[in-house]
Amino acid sequence: MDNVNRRDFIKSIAAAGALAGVPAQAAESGGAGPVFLSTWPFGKPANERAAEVFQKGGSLLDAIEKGINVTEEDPTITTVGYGGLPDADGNVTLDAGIMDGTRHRAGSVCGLQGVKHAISVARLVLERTTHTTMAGHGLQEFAQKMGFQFEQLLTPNSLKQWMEWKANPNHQTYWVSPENHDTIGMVAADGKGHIAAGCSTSGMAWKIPGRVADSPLVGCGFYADDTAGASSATGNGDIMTNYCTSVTIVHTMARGASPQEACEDLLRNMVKTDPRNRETEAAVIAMNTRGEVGAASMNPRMHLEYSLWKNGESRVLQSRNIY
Ligand code: SD4
Repeated sequence: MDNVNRRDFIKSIAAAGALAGVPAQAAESGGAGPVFLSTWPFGKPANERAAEVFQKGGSLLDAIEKGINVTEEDPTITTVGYGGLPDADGNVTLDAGIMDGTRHRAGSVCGLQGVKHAISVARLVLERTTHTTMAGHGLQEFAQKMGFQFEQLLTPNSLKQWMEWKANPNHQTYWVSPENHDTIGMVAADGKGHIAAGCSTSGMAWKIPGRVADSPLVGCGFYADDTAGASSATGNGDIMTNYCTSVTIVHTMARGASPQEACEDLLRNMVKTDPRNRETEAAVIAMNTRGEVGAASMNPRMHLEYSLWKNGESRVLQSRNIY
């Protein structure tokens, strides 16, 4: 389907008010070579690492895992892995997920403590168990059995920020600002029709202990399907979870939309169902199996700059704000 026809197609399905019932169309695979797409400028070194792993013979999942590990290890990034801001009790709790679009299988972890490589634990849930999502005491034991070393994930900086928040008598318990939450989401295609997705985050700073949002939930924070493409989300997961963002975007692509159209369609539908969502911090990325990409932000309150590695070139680009 060419671009113009795709646009008309999307308009017509939007006008009909429903996507259900439209026959799915598998995207064609092309020989475009591998493509890596990540949220935020901190995704650039992650993409570069992913590309390197892939070019040395690693799988797409190896590439995503090792790429996201770069972000998880960086103490200056206060929203992912080591140095991520903690919950209201001062505990750093990490959410992550990874999905193989070929096998249509995912692994994810909720609220992991003491292990900075949350995406690697999620990968082992996928590879070594018949489960998909793990949480709580059993997850901690699983990580230990898999040989992960436990360490303090608070840095002097994140501890200081938490103590200042705690000491402020007017502190909010789950406030949102562009500074205190972000997720590394990565989608990758191998140029031969295979696609995968992953994400990792420390979630909303000062969140209520036990809170789980979109990032570790299959179809919300991440989703991949070789018949269409992959997607990942960043933003206010308490709201975005209600829209199953990533699977919705992938299904929209399956019905003929380009990645960009599918991203924008999702954000517009959030506003259609609740006009207050115009103010929600929400951004999404998507890629089809041909390696075409899309990225959109709801509004300038949280404008997404995304990172793209394609044809050996690594860049930071601007998403489109739809409001
Ligand atoms: C969450 N969606 O825990 C994540 C955080 C995020 O940009 O992506 N912020 O709600």
